[in-house]
Amino acid sequence: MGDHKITHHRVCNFCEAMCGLAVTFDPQIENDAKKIIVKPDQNDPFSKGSMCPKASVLGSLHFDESRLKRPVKRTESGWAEISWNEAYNTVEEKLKKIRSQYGPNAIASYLGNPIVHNLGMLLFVKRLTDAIGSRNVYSATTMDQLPHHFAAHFMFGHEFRIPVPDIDRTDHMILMGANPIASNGSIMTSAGVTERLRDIQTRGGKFVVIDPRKTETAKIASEHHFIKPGTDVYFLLAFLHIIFRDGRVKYGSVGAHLKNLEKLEPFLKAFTPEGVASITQLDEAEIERLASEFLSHDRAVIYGRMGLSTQIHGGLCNWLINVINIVSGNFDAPGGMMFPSPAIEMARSKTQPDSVGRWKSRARGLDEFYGELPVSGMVDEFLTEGPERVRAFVTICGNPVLSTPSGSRLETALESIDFMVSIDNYINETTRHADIILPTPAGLEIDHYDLIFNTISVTNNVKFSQALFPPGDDRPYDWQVLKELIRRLSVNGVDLFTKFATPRRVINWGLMLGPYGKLSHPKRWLNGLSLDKVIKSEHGIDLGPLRARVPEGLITNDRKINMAPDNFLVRLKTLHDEEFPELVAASQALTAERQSADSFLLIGRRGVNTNNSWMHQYEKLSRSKLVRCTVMMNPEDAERLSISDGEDVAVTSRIGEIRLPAEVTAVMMRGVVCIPHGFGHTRPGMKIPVAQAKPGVSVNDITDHLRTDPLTSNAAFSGLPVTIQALNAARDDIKKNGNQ
Ligand SMILES: Nc1nc2c(c(=O)[nH]1)N[C@H]1C(S)=C(S)[C@@H](COP(=O)(O)OP(=O)(O)OC[C@H]3O[C@@H](n4cnc5c(=O)[nH]c(N)nc54)[C@H](O)[C@@H]3O)O[C@H]1N2
Ligand SMILES: Nc1nc2c(c(=O)[nH]1)N[C@H]1C(S)=C(S)[C@@H](COP(=O)(O)OP(=O)(O)OC[C@H]3O[C@@H](n4cnc5c(=O)[nH]c(N)nc54)[C@H](O)[C@@H]3O)O[C@H]1N2
Ligand code: SF4
Ligand SMILES: [Mo]
Repeated sequence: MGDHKITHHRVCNFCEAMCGLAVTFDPQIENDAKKIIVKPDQNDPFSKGSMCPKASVLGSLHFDESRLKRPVKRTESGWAEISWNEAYNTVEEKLKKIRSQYGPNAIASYLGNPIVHNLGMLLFVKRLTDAIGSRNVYSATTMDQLPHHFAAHFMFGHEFRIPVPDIDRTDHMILMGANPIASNGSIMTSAGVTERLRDIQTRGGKFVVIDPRKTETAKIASEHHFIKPGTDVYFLLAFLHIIFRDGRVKYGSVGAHLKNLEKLEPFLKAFTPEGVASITQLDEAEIERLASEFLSHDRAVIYGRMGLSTQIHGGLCNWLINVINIVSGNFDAPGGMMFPSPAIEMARSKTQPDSVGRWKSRARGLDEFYGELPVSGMVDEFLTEGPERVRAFVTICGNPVLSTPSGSRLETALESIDFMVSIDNYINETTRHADIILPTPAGLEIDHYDLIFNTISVTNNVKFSQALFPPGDDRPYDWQVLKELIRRLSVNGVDLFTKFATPRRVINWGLMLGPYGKLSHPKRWLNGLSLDKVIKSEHGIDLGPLRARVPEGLITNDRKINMAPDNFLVRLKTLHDEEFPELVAASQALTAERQSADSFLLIGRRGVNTNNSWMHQYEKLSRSKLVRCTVMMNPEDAERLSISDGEDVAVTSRIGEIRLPAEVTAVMMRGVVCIPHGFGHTRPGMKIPVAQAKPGVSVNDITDHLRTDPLTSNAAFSGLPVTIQALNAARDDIKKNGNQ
């Protein structure tokens, strides 16, 4: 039987890591996920045989009976399959009606995370929101990495000119607010990141984790330090204070291309290690040592991720991380922070100063960024009365009821809107409110090229994955669905791109005209890249380590790095003049007993067996106990509140209350509790058979849409004040009454 087996090579598109896969299947056996065996591709030059458990469910996803294959509409008696034509007609008619009655802004769109992992979606989604014509466009960006884009735009000239740590060549790495062993690396595409981190130690170097939880990454790190959530900005400012105080500033090769550093320097004096120690709960001597060890290496890098960007100081933190790498001589140099050189550039055009803040959200006055409004303000556009109140909702690859702050409020709002359409493969907690769901092929059915993740990869690579199974009759690709909607909804007719572009054409021309392309230089005509050439290299092509790109890669008008953009300085001034002195005064007045018995700061977590709000139904992943929906808390805190491990507790914020089991563990910093997001699969009407172990509760039922970073308006999930209460009394009552 083995004779029939075929091995197909592709890249995994579930997360940012870009692992190469070898998918073996027997074409003679139909409809059996077990016959699809997914293994790591040992010959992929980037991932070199690494893979996590998630990729192993590609077969289950392919044959998943709960995955939608045809459009469905909600009827009084449940979901009914309808033809594509009927689905398109209804969507066109309803959206046009609302648009003509209330204006385009009455239609809101939410673009979910899987879009960036899906070539067809990514190429046309912006054109769809343009065709709808509404300012109410939201995405996962503004509750994730907006501060990275923000710093990149203002310092280097484009939201996609984001530097990444040259992890393979560094001797000393500080990781803040990132847990790559579980997340597999973010804004640092680095398949096999565990080995890459361990290699730093093998080379005789160190990697240091600063995180309020002793994470999976912290456990294998050379050192781990707890930090109070939301206070990293003070640590970073003290770090810079030390560099300037000790005359340790060195720029390396980027020195001639900097401007405005002198505007930042005067602010640094105030942030002494002594002054920030009690605020951050880091030891003063340790701050000094961390900085001086970092500065003693020729190749060092400081990197911050989710925990630093989804907090109240997200924008400042991302800016200061760049500044530290630059003034310590660790920028645009091997082993430091570097710009990748992808085969297809996402950051191309000259800086457009007008692509930020061109309009504000109606209800909250939050600034637009590259055509999108901050998702923290989305629910207010549904709930605040006015002629442009949102009356129709479009979701694409998203589950904002579970993913966005105050998700339960959004859920309530969805019950009273006029029309909702979702492009999604599942009836999830959000799409169950839709009138129409349009499913698209996924997983092994689609071609893939990582336009985004090659732009933030720790080495340069190129790979094109072809679809393995044709989706079958009457199942249009994502890009065909988007094109059809654009055609029907566009006010001014479709542009040439929409008319003629296909994913393969775009990638072919992108590769040929790109820096390694056969059309980019006469000498490359024979061996330069084209789609054909890349497809022939089924394991992918290594384009070499990161290379220096300053000033060539800068997209600022003057080709300089702006070390102190005005909006960042204004925010820093408030911190310097008001917030820091207040915190210093408060921390001097208080002792270690200051924490009132039941008040905590909430942070989040990811586990290697979860992927945001979806994939929880796959048995292979749900069997694993790696992430359970529990609230983690420190043993001393638990003892103080008489809470024992496994016992249900109530976690309450300004927004609401959730109840879930406590997990008492010394990995938590005192005063901090931790709950994963993406759970809460207990809403009624769901079609996905979520495994028993996985329903959990949604932490976003208690996160706060009004809590944002004042600089970028990114959601500030991290450091949310909550109270914790034991429920043992209530539970005893239930037991007595025989209800459990
Ligand atoms: N409290 C808290 N909230 C968070 C976070 C946190 O750390 N804490 N993290 C935030 C972050 S970083 C992110 S990115 C968001 C993610 O949240 P969302 O943007 O809502 O995205 P997902 O939950 O990943 O996926 C949503 C849906 O996409 C659909 N889907 C997946 N692949 C495909 C496909 O190929 N085609 C189609 N048509 N549909 C598909 C699935 O049905 C899935 O239900 O959550 C955010 N929310
Ligand atoms: N297995 C798995 N992998 C994933 C995902 C998934 O859901 N599951 N999601 C993907 C997505 S969409 C993203 S955006 C990436 C995110 O990838 P990462 O950035 O690695 O995100 P997390 O794993 O959430 O790690 C964030 C860390 O920040 C810490 N933290 C929280 N608050 C603070 C703070 O104030 N200061 C400091 N210093 N640390 C803090 C948390 O304890 C946590 O360890 O992961 C991607 N990969
Ligand atoms: S780490 Fe896992 S989910 Fe991410 S790309 Fe690799 S195999 Fe896929
Ligand atoms: Mo994300």
